[in-house]
Amino acid sequence: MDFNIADICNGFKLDGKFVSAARFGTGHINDTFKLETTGNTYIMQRINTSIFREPEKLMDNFVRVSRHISEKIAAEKSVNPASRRRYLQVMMSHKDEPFFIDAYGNFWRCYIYVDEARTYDVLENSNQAFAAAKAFGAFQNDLADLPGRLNETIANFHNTPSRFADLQAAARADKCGRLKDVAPELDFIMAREAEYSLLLNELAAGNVFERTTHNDTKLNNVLIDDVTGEGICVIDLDTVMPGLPHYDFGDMVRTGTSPAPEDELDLFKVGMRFEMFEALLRGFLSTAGNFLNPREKELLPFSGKLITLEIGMRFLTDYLSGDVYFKIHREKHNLDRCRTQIKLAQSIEAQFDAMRKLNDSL
Ligand code: ADP
Ligand code: GN1
Ligand code: MG
Repeated sequence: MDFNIADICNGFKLDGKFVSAARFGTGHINDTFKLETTGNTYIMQRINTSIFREPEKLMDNFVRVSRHISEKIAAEKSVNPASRRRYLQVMMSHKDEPFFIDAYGNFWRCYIYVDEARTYDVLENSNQAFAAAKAFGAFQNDLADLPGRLNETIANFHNTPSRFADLQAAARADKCGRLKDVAPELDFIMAREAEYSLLLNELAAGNVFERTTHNDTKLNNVLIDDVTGEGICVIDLDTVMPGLPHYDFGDMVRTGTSPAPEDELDLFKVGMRFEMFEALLRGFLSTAGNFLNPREKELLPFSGKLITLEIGMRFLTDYLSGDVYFKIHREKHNLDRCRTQIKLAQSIEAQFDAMRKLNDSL
């Protein structure tokens, strides 16, 4: 490893002296460490700068968003000591910057570890689904009056037609000779091309509106309180930027409804659990329902299918391109991930009428 966490610690104004650090979490992009000092527990992260090309701008977003939410919390009538666990408290470097660049050019950030809470790669019950969706909806609601426009950390992040074009280009190039393994997956994704521009068309027509959204609402990006079961803190703020509320709700359906992990090999285990969809929908509407217009609300079930297919095409693109984007831990890992997304999309299609009916009734 071309870095030493103990040295990185010295770059930040932290409480106490370095004790230990260990890799943490299951994220696909950054390197995350849980760090103990004699004074506190922190999360230390090395930002993947081949993906986030302008990390200073990213950290500017991060600080603006955390500050805005902390100000909202401070304005609440009954602020209790636990409120400091509801947003990420960014640590400053000795240069008074919210990041530190080490001797090897690695870009680091650090924030306080939120204790007595954890993330779930697979949700255990519908109460957790409700709590997580409520927290992500509240996050959008809190950011509705954020002054100015955030920096776009990755252009076209949820532009599904552009993601589809990337997949087609990767298939044409077939850089690693893997195209021969993926005909059924590619056919499935190609067959649904007409649906990929639906949300952007609605945006262009003025039926749905851009807001500040999280854009990576994988369910393991919200901390669930161990005691209360509430979604206590929204994390992983790298992609918070202008977007549609549907991107966030869609990714919750993608990651919160299946009883199996994103890279499950036994596809019989993958599928959309209707009760989890219902809990996500009710949880999201409990906090986001008041700012969505009727057409925006109507499109929520569709967003679950769209984002599942969009991430599926990104996994397939990465498989065809030689696994250059998402971290992989085994051969064909990205293809396995793509297959679960397709299975989940099939399951969503099979239950789509019931999803729509439920949404219309709320
Ligand atoms: P990645 O971009 O790699 O997904 P995340 O910011 O999501 O990185 O962090 C990875 C994991 O670390 C999270 O899923 C969560 O389990 C844990 N984590 C991150 N920040 C905190 C925090 N402030 N307190 C407690 N756990 C955290
Ligand atoms: C990545 O960083 P992480 O693991 O929370 C990715 C998301 C994908 C997700 C798929 C910046 O999220 O867009 O939906 O993997 N983040 C980025 O699991 O590309
Ligand atoms: Mg994450």
